[in-house]
Amino acid sequence: MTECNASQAAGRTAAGKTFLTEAAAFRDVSRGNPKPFTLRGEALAQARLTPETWRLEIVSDGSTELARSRRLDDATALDLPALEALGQKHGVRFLKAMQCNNIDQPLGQGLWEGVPLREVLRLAGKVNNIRRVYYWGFHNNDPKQVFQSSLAYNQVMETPPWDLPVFVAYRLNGQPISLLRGGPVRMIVPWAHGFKSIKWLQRIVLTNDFKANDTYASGNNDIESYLKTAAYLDDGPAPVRAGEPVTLTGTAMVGWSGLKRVEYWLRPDGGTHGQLADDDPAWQTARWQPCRIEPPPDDWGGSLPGGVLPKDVWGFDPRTSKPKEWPLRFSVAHWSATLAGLKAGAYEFRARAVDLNGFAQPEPRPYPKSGRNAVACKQFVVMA
Ligand SMILES: Nc1nc2c(c(=O)[nH]1)N[C@H]1C(S)=C(S)[C@@H](COP(=O)(O)O)O[C@H]1N2
Ligand SMILES: [Mo]
Repeated sequence: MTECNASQAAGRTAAGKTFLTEAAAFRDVSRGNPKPFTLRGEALAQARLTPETWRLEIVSDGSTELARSRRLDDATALDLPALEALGQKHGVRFLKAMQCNNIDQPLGQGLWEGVPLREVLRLAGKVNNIRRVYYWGFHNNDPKQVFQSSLAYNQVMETPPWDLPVFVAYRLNGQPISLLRGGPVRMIVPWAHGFKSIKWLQRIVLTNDFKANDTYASGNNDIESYLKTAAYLDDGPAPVRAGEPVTLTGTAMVGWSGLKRVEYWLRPDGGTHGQLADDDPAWQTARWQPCRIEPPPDDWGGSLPGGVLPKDVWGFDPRTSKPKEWPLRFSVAHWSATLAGLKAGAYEFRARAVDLNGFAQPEPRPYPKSGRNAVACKQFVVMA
């Protein structure tokens, strides 16, 4: 994850990192050949991926009854001004990290702006006999290249008031969503791994089918997995000499179960290249020590990219402009651990997240295809 430059940064951590990632600096996970974001000129307009040509269809697959489908062929499909008009009324701004369930690093974190999907679906009128919502984006008109996802109807329509709903998003970090990041319009599913957040969104199909149709099911992934809480390690540390303090840093994804703390375990290098079997007795006697979690940046008292005021961001207290809880769920927490007075030698450093239930990573879901969260290890040497 590369970071914003100073002018676009909204706050920095002690390690000099920013809380928001520039749109172009997200790690990209996109299928397709050519990838939709490489299209230019007429091809881009043909693909309906410009702000003027973009349309969203909302249709039934025949198994549901839909009062007012929104279609391309009769010019009732939703356009960008209509979506933005809906945003004037129902728009929400929120911070969220993108996290692939197969990559052990957040891909980037943004300030997203969009309309709850339930408000968009209301434009299609009354629907009957519905169980699931299927959706996908542009895929070069080649059925084999479709990248699709789905949600249960109830997950779309109803969220606890303290939680973020599913969004049809059209702004990132105060600007229109770039083509590279899935614009003009992309789905964002706050609690899910990245594969539910379909880029270049163009079609929503309401179905009575109870089965998920997610492309990611083919990779043996748990396609209903909620974002896992997990700590990940940054590069480093820089070489140090005995007695000098050494600081290790990293990120933690704050998943469905929240984040209570990040903790580390330091031990002499075991000579196994940082590998430690799950049943190794050393885990039982490990001494885990707390890491420091970076507090929210002070300059959120000012403004976020695009002049967005913190008080207008979901999860922030309108009176104080500060986050109501910290770290925010579905966002990245930055952590550090400073080790003082180390003797010369080789070390193994591990970090793990503990969620609000008290489960230490990789529990309660050690199965990696449900979201990668193995306890990361870093080896380093302290010189004499
Ligand atoms: N249309 C489309 N949307 C997609 C994908 C894709 O290949 N095509 N990849 C998904 C996956 S697996 C992830 S992890 C995220 C990555 O989002 P990013 O590229 O903005 O970081 O996009 C998701 N949305
Ligand atoms: Mo992914």
